[in-house]
Amino acid sequence: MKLFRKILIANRGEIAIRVIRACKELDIRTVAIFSDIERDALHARLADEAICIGPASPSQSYLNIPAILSAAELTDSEAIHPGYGFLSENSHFAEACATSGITFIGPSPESIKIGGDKSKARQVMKRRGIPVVPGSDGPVSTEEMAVRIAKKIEFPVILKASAGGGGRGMRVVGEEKELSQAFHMAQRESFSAFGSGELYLEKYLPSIRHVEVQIISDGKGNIVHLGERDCSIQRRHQKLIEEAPSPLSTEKFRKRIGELAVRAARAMKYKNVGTIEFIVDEDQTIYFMEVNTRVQVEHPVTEELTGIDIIKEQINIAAGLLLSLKQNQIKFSGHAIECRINAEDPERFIPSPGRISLFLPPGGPGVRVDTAAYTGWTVPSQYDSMIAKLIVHAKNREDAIAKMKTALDGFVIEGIKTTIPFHKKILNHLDFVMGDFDTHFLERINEQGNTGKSPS
Ligand code: MV4
Repeated sequence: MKLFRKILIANRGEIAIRVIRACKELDIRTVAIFSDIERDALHARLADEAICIGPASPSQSYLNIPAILSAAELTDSEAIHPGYGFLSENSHFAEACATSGITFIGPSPESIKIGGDKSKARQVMKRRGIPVVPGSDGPVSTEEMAVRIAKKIEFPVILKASAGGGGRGMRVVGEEKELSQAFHMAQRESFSAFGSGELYLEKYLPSIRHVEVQIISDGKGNIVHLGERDCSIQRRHQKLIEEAPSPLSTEKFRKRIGELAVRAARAMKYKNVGTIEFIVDEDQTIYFMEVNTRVQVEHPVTEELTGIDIIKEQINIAAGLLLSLKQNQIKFSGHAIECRINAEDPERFIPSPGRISLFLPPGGPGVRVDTAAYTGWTVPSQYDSMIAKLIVHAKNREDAIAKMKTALDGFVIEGIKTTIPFHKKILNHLDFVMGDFDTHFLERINEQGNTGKSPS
């Protein structure tokens, strides 16, 4: 059975290539889109067809809904894969695809809206009995309301933007007298970043791990989870290293967090693949945090652990197939780690775009490199600075760390600066090796070196 004849990939870089490969294996033709400055981009070369959709600026190209829909119509594409970032969590885009008779490979516009409204998602889960961190039931509209709730749940608290992401519009409030200013700052920041000043409030948990669960749902009642990923190694709310299983995980823990994720997906009638993010505190208590209604950058660690091709699952479900997998057929083998390699100065984390004079990726068993970079390619300054994902898979965590260190040592990238030296530093840190870390790990190790301060 033919799933789709032709799919347009509304993205660039490594994820566009990842989707093109999945389509080729499924015998589906591919259409790439590219901006003016990306004529030499690998994703445009690897697709069956490629269309220039506008100038370098993302708003005029990879975010340009009319241009992308025109490209889909012109090429007679039946479906659009949005990748991650750009239009992947834009409910208006998903709606516009449907209006044009094109299948959006992702969840429904309604699910995307819930995922994008963090206060709403929290409320939906709370009402379904899924544990959330103590806090407001929905948005906090006034400072007085924030004070009342904060006193009830006790300080410290954290104000978060309903439309938020990336830590913007977020404020930790230690005591009552700080709340007024923090409320107005968070509101203003959130308004300028997202066009909405709506906030919600949670009790602030000082030491947490960020653990997320990959789910797949066919929208016809069949939902499975593919286990958890630990994404606690982040810097200024940007993930740098992800791994699966979580170092703290046991079979019992995975079963518990997996079942919570499946219930969360069911609560929002979720269809397609998605991620349920949780906060796990020091005594292993699990709280729902938010839903990501797209395929994530770090999906390969789960693919390595389970052998399941998550992109193919997305395409199958969008084509209307029933989920063929049962939960008890999903097996987890060994340990996988991903390092996000960015074109950045590893000391100051400022972008380092430019021409790559030499690009020699590592290889060998259990080593995977997802990238769109090559020798002679120029890293553009207009887009995300991530230029490669290095993923290793081994029988246990210790071997995976050894394999990652070897792969990082053997990764040659010349002409630009990359975060490879920083990854090596983390992998050699005793607390990382012991699995003894929380989301503040990088803030702590940076205090010993440079002045990497947290934005809060
Ligand atoms: C939290 C938290 C503590 N308690 N929520 C959410 C988005 C993610 N990027 C960081 N988030 C956090 N949510 C509750 N209830 C701690 C973080 C957090 C953090 C907060 C402020 C400053 C730096 C931080 C670094 C990692 C995690």
